[in-house]
Amino acid sequence: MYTQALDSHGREPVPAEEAAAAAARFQARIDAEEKIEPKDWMPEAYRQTLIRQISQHAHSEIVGMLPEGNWITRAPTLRRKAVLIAKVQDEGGHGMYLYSAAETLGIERAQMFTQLLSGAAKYSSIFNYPTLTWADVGAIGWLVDGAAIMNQIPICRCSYGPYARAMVRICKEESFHQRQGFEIMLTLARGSAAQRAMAQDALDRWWWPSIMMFGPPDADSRHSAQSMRWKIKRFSNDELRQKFIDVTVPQAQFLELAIPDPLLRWDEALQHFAIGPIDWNEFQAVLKGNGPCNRERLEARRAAYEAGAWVREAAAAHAARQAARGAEVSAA
Ligand code: BYC
Repeated sequence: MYTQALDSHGREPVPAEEAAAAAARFQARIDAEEKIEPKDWMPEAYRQTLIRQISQHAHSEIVGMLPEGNWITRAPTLRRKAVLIAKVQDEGGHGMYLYSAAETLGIERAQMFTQLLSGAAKYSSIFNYPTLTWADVGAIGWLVDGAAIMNQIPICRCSYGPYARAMVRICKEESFHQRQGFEIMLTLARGSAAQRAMAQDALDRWWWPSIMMFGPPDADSRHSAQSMRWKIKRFSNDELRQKFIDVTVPQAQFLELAIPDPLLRWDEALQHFAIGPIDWNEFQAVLKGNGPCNRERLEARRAAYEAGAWVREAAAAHAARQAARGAEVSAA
């Protein structure tokens, strides 16, 4: 959708003596809340930061289809199945908008896929956990999509136009996803003792990984300061994590489910919920490829890529035929 006439990608070289002035003008545009568009001049580091974040975001959406896709054939009713198929399709669509937004920065989609499949590019840590029961589909919608919304609403105001605009629709769909997840949890929490136990077990397993989704603590977040100056990020990792906790704990109370944190308490002075320590070793292990499902997820993506080779070949052959026909017509 953004791929027309983007050949220059704002990459015209700026003479060394003008670089500082160009960077200052760029920052002034950001400070004035102007959107940066694909053909505008931008510092190379800004472009690279966006390519990194948007492509990782796209990969997260695509890999994120797998844990829930695991339950499509076993959804408990036709209605649940239809809703889950729609949700998983939405995630695929989000990936596509985001790959398109990243392409406006001058990277090819094939290159992004290669980075994902080789393990060079990250995707969200959360999708390296297994979906063991139907309640996990509820917990993902409620917690994972809930965390995603908290992180993504501010990205609708990101300084880079194509990323910000892609996020508007994504956030609307995520909001529906969050509600469908909460509704599954509510049904289970108000169901039989076995259903209630299943909901509690899913919360026990998904709570801490959801808290980790927001990224490392601010003190260890190497990109945050610059990304906030460039208004790619509007809030720090810890600020968003706290907002999520403050919104989600009362929802768990409404469900009458217990958050798996004995140190969780309301801090009257700060007017926030305080939580116990986060196991950052677990987070780092998942990022290094050693989470419960890292290998399985990449294998599934590689298999899908290989199985889709004939579609890419057919599309390329069709495009070549169209181009040849176009050339014949203009020669005639
Ligand atoms: N998992 O300096 P930091 C969804 C990495 S999908 C893995 O704080 P930054 C959904 C980070 O990349 C939603 N890696 O980084 C789909 C960096 O490594 P590199 C996914 C993580 O970028 C299907 C390093 O740690 N959402 O909603 O300033 C079904 C240092 O971190 C994670 C997005 O992608 C993590 N959790 O901030 C259901 C949102 N956290 O790149 C739902 C867009 C950090 O230097 N992304 N790392 O090697 C962002 O907002 C930011 O990139 C982050 C990290 C807040 C995630």
